[in-house]
Amino acid sequence: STIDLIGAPIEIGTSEPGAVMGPAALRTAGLLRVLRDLGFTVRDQGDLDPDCTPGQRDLPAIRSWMTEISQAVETALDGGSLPLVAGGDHSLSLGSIDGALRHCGRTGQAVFVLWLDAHADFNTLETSPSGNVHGMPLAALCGEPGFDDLFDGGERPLLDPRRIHLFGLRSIDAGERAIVTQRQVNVIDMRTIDEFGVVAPLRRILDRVAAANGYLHVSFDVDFLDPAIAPGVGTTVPGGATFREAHLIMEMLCDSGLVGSLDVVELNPFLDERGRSARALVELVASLFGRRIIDRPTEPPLEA
Ligand code: DIR
Ligand code: MN
Ligand code: MN
Ligand code: MN
Repeated sequence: STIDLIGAPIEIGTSEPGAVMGPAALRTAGLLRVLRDLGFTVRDQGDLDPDCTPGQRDLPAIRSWMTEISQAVETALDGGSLPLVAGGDHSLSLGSIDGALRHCGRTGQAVFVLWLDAHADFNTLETSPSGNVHGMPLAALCGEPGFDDLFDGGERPLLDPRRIHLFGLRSIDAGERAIVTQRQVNVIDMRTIDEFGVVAPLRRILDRVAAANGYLHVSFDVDFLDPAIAPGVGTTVPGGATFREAHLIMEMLCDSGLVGSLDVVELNPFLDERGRSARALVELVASLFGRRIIDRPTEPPLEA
């Protein structure tokens, strides 16, 4: 099968410069090679380059990015391949999820989102303390007010907040906390992971998507991981997922066969330590796409 790698070096959604180097660092860390070694046909679609004025950081600038990302993702899905969007800051998910929603509008599948992130990214322009759009994509996708300048005014499919699963949450702003609760967004926070591990909560999510015959979009923010293993991100939060937890999540996602599209976002190579974060991400992506230690026997081994 085919994977379309879509580079989205956007950083206007964050105040920390460097995410623009993310796609290059992921390629340098061997992203294409590991996927090809696993037997995939990988088409590197290069980096998107929408024309907006240099330095422009407003919603219309983000709109030109998200329009291009959305179209690239939808085109990949229409052609039967799996889009892997390499960022770039998390505002790129406006585009990738919009593309998935448009595609699924035609196939009739319900879109579920697994949001692996220390943050909820559910701020509105009113609740955001930072003003950074990378903290807002889910609110905009779900149709919260104030985001009209992000969209061209035409009909657009909305994401159902009750089909979002935040996973790994450990930092939330007061205003977005109220909205997340009110909109019934599903939350597996770090406390839940500490109590129950990642397996039981994730299995429930995957069972839910499978039972609905749904489509699963996975959005992987580097800050989901603990800063000790992934320092290369602008908004580190202590107490993140270990490499082993993240690795197991990737293996379970692979086994589920449910993943329709993937974002890898917020990698900031300028803040990274000798490529550690980029390399960890490539390892994790490889596991999501089927790298395993050994193929498990379908039957218990027989006694000799
Ligand atoms: C913060 C940070 N909640 C904001 N968000 C981040 O600016 O809205 N999301 N870093 O991943
Ligand atoms: Mn994020
Ligand atoms: Mn389509
Ligand atoms: Mn985050």
